Amino acid sequence: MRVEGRELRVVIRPSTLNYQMKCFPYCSRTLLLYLLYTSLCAAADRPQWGEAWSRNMVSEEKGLPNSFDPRAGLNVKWSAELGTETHSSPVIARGRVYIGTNNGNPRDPKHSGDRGVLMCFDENSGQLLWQLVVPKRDEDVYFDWPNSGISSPATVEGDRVYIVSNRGEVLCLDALGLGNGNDGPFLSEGRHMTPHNAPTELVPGPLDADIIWLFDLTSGAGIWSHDAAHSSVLIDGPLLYLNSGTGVDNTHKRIRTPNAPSLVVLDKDTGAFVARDDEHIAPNIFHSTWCAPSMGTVNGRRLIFFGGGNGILYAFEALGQESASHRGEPLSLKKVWQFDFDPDAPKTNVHRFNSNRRESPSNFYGMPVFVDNRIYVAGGGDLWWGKNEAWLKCVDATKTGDITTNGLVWSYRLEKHVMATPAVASGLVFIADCGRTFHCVDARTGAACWTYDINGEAWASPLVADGKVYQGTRSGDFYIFKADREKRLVSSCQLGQPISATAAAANGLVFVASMNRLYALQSNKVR
Ligand SMILES: [Ca+2]
Repeated sequence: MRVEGRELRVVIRPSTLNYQMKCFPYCSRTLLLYLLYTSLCAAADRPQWGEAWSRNMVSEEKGLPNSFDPRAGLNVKWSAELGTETHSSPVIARGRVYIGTNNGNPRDPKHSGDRGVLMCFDENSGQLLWQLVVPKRDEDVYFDWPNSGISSPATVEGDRVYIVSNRGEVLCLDALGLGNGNDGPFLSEGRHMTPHNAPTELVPGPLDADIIWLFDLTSGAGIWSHDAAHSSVLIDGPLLYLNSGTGVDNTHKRIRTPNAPSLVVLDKDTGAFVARDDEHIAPNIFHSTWCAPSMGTVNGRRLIFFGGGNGILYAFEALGQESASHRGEPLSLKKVWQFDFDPDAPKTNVHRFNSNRRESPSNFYGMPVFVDNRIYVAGGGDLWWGKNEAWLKCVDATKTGDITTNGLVWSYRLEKHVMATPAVASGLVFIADCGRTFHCVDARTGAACWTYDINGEAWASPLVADGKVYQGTRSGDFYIFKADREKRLVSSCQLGQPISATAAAANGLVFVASMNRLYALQSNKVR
């Protein structure tokens, strides 16, 4: 069942309710239903990155740990070895935990060397159930950066897992892997997992992923992959929306595919290419397209929100469900508004500002968060090649047309660069930047409530759950703050490895990943 967009894995049967009525004869049925509902709300899956589909980095989970210590085993239910670089974030659905990583600690001897890997763990025990192992693109390291692994977070619906691989492929996988047989139509798992220069084709086994269908964004949509795909699929009925990952070539000063789409829409059942943006974004992409889309309803109209690699935030009308059967030339998404995130930045011949730390275009890494008809989004100069300037901005999503001047509600200055998606809760916005500062901002006014100096850049987004904010950093320090207008650090610990992953809460647990290890955290757990 689904409650407020969250898929629950508990199935309520009438007999359950009758049993409870027998046990508690003096309670009203209404009260029991309320208790059942509230207990279910506190035990939901987290089947995609952020809330569906506001992308807000919040969770309704309760009873989550105030602290943890991996060395002492405090509040650690289990931990599992990952590869050596993990830039994906954990996703939890139907008793399974999915996270992208690399093959730095091979789990299967037949897969050795650098690969992109999506691991699927048992939520209760941390046992590895299966893994998707994808060879690297080796024509040019800039298509698929060494050791960066599968960086995209997965999206799960029912028994289907959607992921964008290190090769820029959108893959639909069977949540049960190959252990229960090979579901088609895709049956070439052996060929897919074998590097092109290998002497013999690998034979898939029960620890390997079962691919249902595959859509190659390079050959199918004409993109130019850059560094590492970081896409998070948004599911709307029969349609999948995702950022294409198109970017610059290995010179960082040239766009080879000026007509490439930035936002693509696929048929969920087949992977057919249904629609795309028609905004001619590609020529002005300063680096790549890393902002995944969000969704919300504004004045009765369903909108898709998306930050282009050109530093412009867009709202498109969501397609009707009948569009999923469209074949042939992809449909064009209809734009409702656009907001230039950095109107004073250069707009032409943008790649001449490559490596300029004072002046450059802006771009986005995190997602636009939709709350109460407003968009909260962070962006600014590129971490590797752009200026040292970044902001958190609040935009009025109810306007139409070019809303650059009349859509800005407030702007809040961040330090250096920002990679994160904000978390908006109880009138507060939380985010950390690459200037080693964690921020709490008033959601209505954009005024600072408090800041905290963290050790290291934040690539991870914050997670607000159970009155706390969970925040990892590239220095390996993990912080838990009170999600409050007053500054209070609840606890911190050191994981010994950089953290890129956003924490996720599901079913009473918090999942935290460092570069090489995934932790399932539970309150009052002592080793
Ligand atoms: Ca298959």
